[in-house]
Amino acid sequence: MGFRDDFLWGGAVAANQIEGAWDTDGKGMSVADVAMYKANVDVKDYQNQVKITTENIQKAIADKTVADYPKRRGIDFYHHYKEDIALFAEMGFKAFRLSIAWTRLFPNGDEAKPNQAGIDFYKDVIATLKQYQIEPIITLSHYEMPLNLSLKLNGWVSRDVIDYFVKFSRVCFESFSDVKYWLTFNEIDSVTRHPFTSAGIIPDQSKHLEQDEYQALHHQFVASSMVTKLCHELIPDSQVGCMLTKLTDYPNTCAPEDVLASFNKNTMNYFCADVQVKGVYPPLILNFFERNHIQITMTNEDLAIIKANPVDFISFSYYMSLVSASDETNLELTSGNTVVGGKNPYLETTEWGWSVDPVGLRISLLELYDRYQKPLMIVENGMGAQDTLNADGTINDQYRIDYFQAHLSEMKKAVEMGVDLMGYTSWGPIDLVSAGTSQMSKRYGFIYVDEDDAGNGTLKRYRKDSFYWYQKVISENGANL
Ligand code: BGP
Repeated sequence: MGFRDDFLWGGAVAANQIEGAWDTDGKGMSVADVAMYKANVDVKDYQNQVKITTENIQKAIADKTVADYPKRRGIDFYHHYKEDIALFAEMGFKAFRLSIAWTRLFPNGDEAKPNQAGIDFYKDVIATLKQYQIEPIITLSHYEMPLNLSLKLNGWVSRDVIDYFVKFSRVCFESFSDVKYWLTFNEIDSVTRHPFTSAGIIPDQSKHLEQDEYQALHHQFVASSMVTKLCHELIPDSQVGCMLTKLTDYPNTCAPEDVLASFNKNTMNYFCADVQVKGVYPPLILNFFERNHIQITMTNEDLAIIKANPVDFISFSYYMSLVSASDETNLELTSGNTVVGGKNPYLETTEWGWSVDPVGLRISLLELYDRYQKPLMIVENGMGAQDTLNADGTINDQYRIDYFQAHLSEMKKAVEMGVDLMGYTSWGPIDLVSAGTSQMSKRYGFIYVDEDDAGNGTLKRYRKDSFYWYQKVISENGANL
């Protein structure tokens, strides 16, 4: 048993990490446009970004340059998309996951009518993909909510944002009605890890930050269910997925206390999937709220909407696994995908300290499928690494091929064990600006982009060795992995 005949091989990106053109054709500012990162600092740790405060945001708004705000320039996909999509087609992509920048359609999030130029841009991107028979998979929200809603309402803490988001989503469904696959919130569980980029929460505007984070998350759950319903109504054969960060956690030892610590981590990690797939808040989480004096406003109507509109499939990002112990002082810590956790002595790490765990991907697939019995889609996976562009225009990235080979063969074993997997989109098939560090030098792509951390470079695209490797994998539908 191998991959489905219609397996969706491809790559995934987010608007704010590739498009650039941050103030072009009526686009408004999003939370990503004020991600305050100093381009020339050697940042390998997410925690090192400039602090999110109302004052720092105001400074960033006043600063109209792009120099210190790499997400404002991305890789200029806004003007290169035809060329980039042609390269994806050359690799044989069946699918391309992209997000819609809310601020291209509603610059401030609360306008009465959408900005037609924004709609036209995405219409043409989608038409170009379709021209090559590449199926678009659209994320409605990927760390790019309108800054105005963040400043005015403290983002998703306010219930009003639900209506603005549903309105934006309706315009997407009506304008891009030939798109079949939709994801609601990217890594929805990340609201509690980076509340500003995920939910527009400005910490100094919150009296009880932890409570506000869970309130915002609740509002996103309600919005996600509402737009799942709307999508099914407006695009009858559509399929809507949730999107989770799969943070697989192992106990540091077989001491029951360590097993318990790891169980607790995984329970928190599954919480967001439970709500969106089973349609109910898990009792252990409700108890956690109570014990921690977290009071969430949840109406009966909210719970009914969540219950009635579960997602059709589960999508997730997978980069790494972590380790937990009852006494964390015994653990060597390592950075990860916006988390810090215990380092696993059995695993190698990337240059950015992320543990490389291909078997963990198989474990994640088996766990998720066993628990929910819904189709799965891996919508992010990959390795950030520094690459060297040789004088002859080649890039020898055998380390990236090794990473993918190891992960994809574990993915294949999971499929052979019966997991219903719809597709695989690697993260950043073309180099892009890192979400966590805003660096260009943390490269994920099969396609190299000539641009450095300070934004210098020709923006010319080059095929890496991994480009040809992935092309072959796709052409064989993964038969020889
Ligand atoms: C995920 C995000 C992506 C992405 C990826 C890699 O959490 O959904 O947007 O960028 O992580 O992280 P980074 O860019 O920090 O290396």
